[in-house]
Amino acid sequence: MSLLLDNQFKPLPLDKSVDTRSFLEAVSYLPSFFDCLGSRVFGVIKSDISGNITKIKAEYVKDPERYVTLQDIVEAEREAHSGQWPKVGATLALMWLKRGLRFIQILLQSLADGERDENNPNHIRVNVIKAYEEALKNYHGWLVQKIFNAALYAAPYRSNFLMALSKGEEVKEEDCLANVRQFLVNYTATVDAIYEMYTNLNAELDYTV
Ligand code: CIS
Repeated sequence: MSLLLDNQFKPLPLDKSVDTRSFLEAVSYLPSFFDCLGSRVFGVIKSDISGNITKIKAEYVKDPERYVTLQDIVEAEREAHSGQWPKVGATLALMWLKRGLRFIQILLQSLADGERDENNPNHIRVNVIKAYEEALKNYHGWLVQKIFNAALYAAPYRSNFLMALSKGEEVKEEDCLANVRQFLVNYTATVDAIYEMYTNLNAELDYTV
């Protein structure tokens, strides 16, 4: 069985709007995955991502009929908090969540594409570094970049990581990577659509933490 295929994202409609309820349902499985990765460093990431999801959900449940799509929430907050927006509420939470989701997308895509360090074929550091540089590094100041460098040593071995994605079962690497590729189809489309929405609404911020 594959953890990823159990928790697939829904396909997007033609207008690429992201259904809030389905999105929250799909990402709700993510935090528990960090427990399988075997290092306390992932606890920090888990709590950051869980906080983002909780904030978006808190806004959604206020009025599910109004907030059918993620864009409905972001636009409503733009109206309600014109002074602080977009550094506010679910808009800010989704801005950071999408960066974590992009990190995961690039990491999984890099593994699926067979990118690896030929001298250390069972390490995933090259894949993690690629994902970090493309998705997160620009938003991290010196200190958080140092934390990332330390976290890199807690990265699981490739074989253990693929086994965790297969819910702890021994699965042939090629079968696992085929599942990753299938998962990435709707996942990547969803993450891309959220990025596009932030660009179109001029909601992206580039401050560092
Ligand atoms: C595999 C090895 C990975 C090593 C990875 C190391 C990654 C980076 C280490 C940096 C630690 C960063 C810790 C937190 C930093 C936060 O300060 C920063 C900013 O936070 C935001 C809040 O989120 O700050 C805002 C204020 O400025 C707000 O407070 C905001 O919160 S709000 O608005 O909600 O109140 N946050 C970040 O930089 C985001 C960090 C995200 C890191 C993501 C890393 C993901 C690592 C994943 C590895 C495992 C891959 C799993 C693959 C597949 C899982 C599939 C599971 C199945 C379920 C599918 C569903 C998707």
